[in-house]
Amino acid sequence: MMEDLVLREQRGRVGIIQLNSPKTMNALSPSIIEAVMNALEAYDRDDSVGAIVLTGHARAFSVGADVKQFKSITAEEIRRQDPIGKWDRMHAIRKPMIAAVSGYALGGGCEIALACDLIIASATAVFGQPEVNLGIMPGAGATQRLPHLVGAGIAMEMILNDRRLSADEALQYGLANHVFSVEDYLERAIDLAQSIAEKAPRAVQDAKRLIRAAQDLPLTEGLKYEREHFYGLFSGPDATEGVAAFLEKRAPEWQEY
Ligand code: CO8
Repeated sequence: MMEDLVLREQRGRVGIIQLNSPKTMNALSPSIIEAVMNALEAYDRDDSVGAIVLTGHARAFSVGADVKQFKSITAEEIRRQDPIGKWDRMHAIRKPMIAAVSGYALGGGCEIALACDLIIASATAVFGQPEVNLGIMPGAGATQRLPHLVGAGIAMEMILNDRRLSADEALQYGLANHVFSVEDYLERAIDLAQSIAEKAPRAVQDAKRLIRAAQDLPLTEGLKYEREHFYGLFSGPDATEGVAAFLEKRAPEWQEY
């Protein structure tokens, strides 16, 4: 029987997705990417989920594309199949996504983590983009996302010279939000996700969209877009509830709308 490519588990308001190919250190194939996207979209549609954690295993979050599958593929085939096209579905996920990374996050594995909104690393995490060793370059976001996170200089070293960042370096350069022990990192990622998932859902999702838009928009347009969303939230029920709850010194009850 074929094993599930990804495992899903919901804890409280957190949807957890685990890559499930430990024998290959979660090497990626188009079908695994499809399974990840389907799982993300399922949680995104589910009102009982407020945030998503994407994880691998202690030894490897993911070592990237299965290099064996590259062996026989032609340039025409890879263009036609466009295996990275599917990754765009991650951009449309409204809920915060937290990558809980332990061990290797290499190539496409690192790029999945980069496509998430926050990264929690275990002390053993190693982030790298080794594609140039294979005669190729990153194709699923690293050249665009890494410079924003770690700065152009470190991104250059990682992509041009396969510099691999330890967990502490990832924290120092702003790639990882926190580093915890390998025993704790997943629980701590779930705790963080749970905490975010308890905030007003629409406000969290709008704010995530705006933070992401900051990379694409000129400042004046971004500020206008931010203001529109800020005013817009006042027309929803959560602003009334949040303010009332604060003034009445009680916990707010948010709504999905
Ligand atoms: N694909 C296939 N097999 C792999 C991969 C991989 N990405 N990484 C490691 N392996 C295999 C090795 O070939 C080896 O297999 P075997 O036991 O049959 O010889 C086994 O895993 C263990 O590897 P090592 O012997 O090298 O073990 P080490 O502990 O010394 O090192 C490392 C582990 C550090 C993970 C090392 O193998 C390494 O540096 N691997 C490089 C992986 C790599 O280059 N990843 C980038 C791939 S390109 C990419 O991700 C582009 C993504 C584009 C989108 C894809 C859409 C699907």
